[in-house]
Amino acid sequence: MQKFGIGQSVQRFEDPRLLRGHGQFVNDNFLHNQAHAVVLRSPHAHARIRSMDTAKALAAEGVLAIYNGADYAASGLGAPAPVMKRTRIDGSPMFAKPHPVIAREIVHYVGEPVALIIAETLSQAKDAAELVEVDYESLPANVNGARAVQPGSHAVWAECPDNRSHMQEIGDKTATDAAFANATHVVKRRYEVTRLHAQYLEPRGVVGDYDVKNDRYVLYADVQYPHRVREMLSNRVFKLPAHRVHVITQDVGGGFGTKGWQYPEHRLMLWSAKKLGRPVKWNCERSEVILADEHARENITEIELALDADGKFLGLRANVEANVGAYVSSDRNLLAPFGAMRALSGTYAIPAAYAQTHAVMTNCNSTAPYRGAGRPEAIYAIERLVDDAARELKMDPIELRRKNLIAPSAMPLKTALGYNYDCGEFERGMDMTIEAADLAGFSKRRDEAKRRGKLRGISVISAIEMAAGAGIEEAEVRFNTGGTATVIVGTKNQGQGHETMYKQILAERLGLDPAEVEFVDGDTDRLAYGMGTSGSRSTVMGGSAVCVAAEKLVQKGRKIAAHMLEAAEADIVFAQGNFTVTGTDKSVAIKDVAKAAFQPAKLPKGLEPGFYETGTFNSTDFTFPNGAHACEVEIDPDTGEVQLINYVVVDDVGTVINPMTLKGQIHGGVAQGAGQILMEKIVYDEETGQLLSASFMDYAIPRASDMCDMEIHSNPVLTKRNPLGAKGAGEAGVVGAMPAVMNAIADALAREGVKHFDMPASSERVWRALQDARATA
Ligand code: MCN
Repeated sequence: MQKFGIGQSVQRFEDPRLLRGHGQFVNDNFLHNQAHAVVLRSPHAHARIRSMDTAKALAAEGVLAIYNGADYAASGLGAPAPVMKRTRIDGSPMFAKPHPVIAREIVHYVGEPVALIIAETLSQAKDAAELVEVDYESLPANVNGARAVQPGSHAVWAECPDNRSHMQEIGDKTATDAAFANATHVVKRRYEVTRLHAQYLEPRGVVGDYDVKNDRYVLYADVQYPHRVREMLSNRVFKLPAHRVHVITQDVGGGFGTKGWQYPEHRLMLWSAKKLGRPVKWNCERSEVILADEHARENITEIELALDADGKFLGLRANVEANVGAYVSSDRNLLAPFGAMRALSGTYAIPAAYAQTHAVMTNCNSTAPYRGAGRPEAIYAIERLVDDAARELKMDPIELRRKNLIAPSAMPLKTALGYNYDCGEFERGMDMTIEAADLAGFSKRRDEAKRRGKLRGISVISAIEMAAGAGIEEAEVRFNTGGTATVIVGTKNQGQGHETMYKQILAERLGLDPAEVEFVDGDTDRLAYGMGTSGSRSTVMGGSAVCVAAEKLVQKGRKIAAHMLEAAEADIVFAQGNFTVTGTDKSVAIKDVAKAAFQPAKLPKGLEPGFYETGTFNSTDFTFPNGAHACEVEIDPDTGEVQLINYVVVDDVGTVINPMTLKGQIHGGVAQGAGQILMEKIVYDEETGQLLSASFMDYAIPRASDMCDMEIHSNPVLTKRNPLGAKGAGEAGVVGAMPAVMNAIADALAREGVKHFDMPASSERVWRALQDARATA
């Protein structure tokens, strides 16, 4: 096994640089003569802009320009629009309004940009923003998705009175209805999933520049897919050839999906930089992030399961109402609610299934994919339902799962909702989890807790998600004349440890010393294309592209080595960085082959000099990372406080590239899932539409003390869908954590008579649920 190769817990090569403060984040850019921008945002959820007076602000010291919606609209620039085809329930086209970048007449959510103020310094821009006088006429607002679809509810858009943008259905309705008609038991529930913000460490930022010499826009921004952002800006906004837009993404302090795409501020900074003839910088303040950014999750799922007398699942039916916000302005709003419907049947063999999802518009920010992009919501619904079904039918939840889990022998298998599972050992993973979580000893621990006046609950859930499939990925491996190499990739690291992961793959495939490899990502000028980082695809897609490039280098290297070693090409074998004449000790290192490749005299006749190759990987289908999670909680009935006591994960991400960084990914995902269940929530005032949780004073995120130790094991089942045998891992933790934490809480509460409980499990809500249950007992 290679020292730095696949499967080794190599420490992250990027960390010393980052820990010493040598990271280069977007706000670390200080371009010559740069100006500073502040975005003035609407304080109303729904209001008419009667007038705006910028005279005082324009006269303030250092102010260079103030632009309103009319100014931007006059530029004639284009905007993104949804590409995926959707319809309303009656078959008419979907209702989708483009996001206007700066609102002109009516604002539709708290935080919508109403003016852009640019000054010499940030303080001057902030001071001037306070001098802009906007006269608003407040209009009725709708921020609650369930209420927005009630008859008589205020319309977010007058042209769409029912607030329903569009819907989608999947599965076989007739077969599913028949399955329900034949069922012995039907268990039905309604689960609410809250609205969140990703809360990355680094708030978003942009520096927009216009390169007059080369007549091109240059965007410095923390985005997840620089090439696709370039394409959107060039094709749809500026309507220029792609080479006239250059996107540079340096270090990114967390993305989690909601930094994925192209925000209004990107367009504003590029547009104003060209107008002013100088770079313009905007950096989101921490107190501005929930107003400025895309939000995530929020849906209500009604889900029902049909079972036979023996507990076998016969059918699944679901109706999901997703609050997607005011603007349905790109595929972003569509991805999470709809992309995830197919995950609803989880790891179970369910012969018939049918699901509908409805996009409901409200006076909220748009929602977008956030870690798991709908799969956590789906697995949350099915795994809660399985536990609720077990309780209702007085069955053991593990046995109910065991009866219905898809067996490895049944794969490949296409589920009733359309996922193509290729491999996985769901029951084995569950058994390993049960063992590690000491499920057998739980009743003793529960009794002991009871004696201390505490309530204990436990869960074991089975999760699966879809990762790493859509689109191609490119990578280049480029040796120089000295024999060291540069790897250039189209994915974009945001904290996942990509430099380490790619160098490990290169160590394995080409025997390269990581210290002799330079890692480059995030620059559209350096590589032809990249789909970028989302959907846990970098390892599988980018890593496989590196494998393709590496294989081409081995092929070419074999020819050069044969010539250097005076042997037949067929007799050359490559292993651990050396080309060897088979059966001899004659060998030459790849580094020396690379050096020779630049000296035509050392090459076989007719061989093109140079040692650099690109690789492009196109997968046949998605990978399906899966795993079982167990969670044990203790609740103080006097305060409602929930404490995580124990957490176990047994994951299957196929080939594990780096067990240590993988654990980091699972940890982070579990913390985000637990955070949503325990405390995180964006809260709006139902009457006024005011945002009540705009800062960390009101929006709680989990701290280290809210978590417990986690035990993480792997049960890898290698996929044949890529040369690495790997499955995506970046979202797997959160997918399992949401149901695991909630089912453990529900288990403890159910024993006290609580029949139904929705997130967040804040102390107050838990305490109230216990009080209500006692009152009605
Ligand atoms: N890994 C591994 N073996 C595998 C798969 C992955 O060892 N079989 C490890 C590698 O260290 C790899 C990392 O896990 O670098 C993540 O790999 P992958 O599953 O390919 O996911 P991506 O790199 O494509 O990252 C995207 C994914 C998503 S979609 C979100 S959202 C998310 C996440 O990763 N956002 C993150 N993890 C995050 N972690 C950090 N720190 N910051 C974010 O914004």
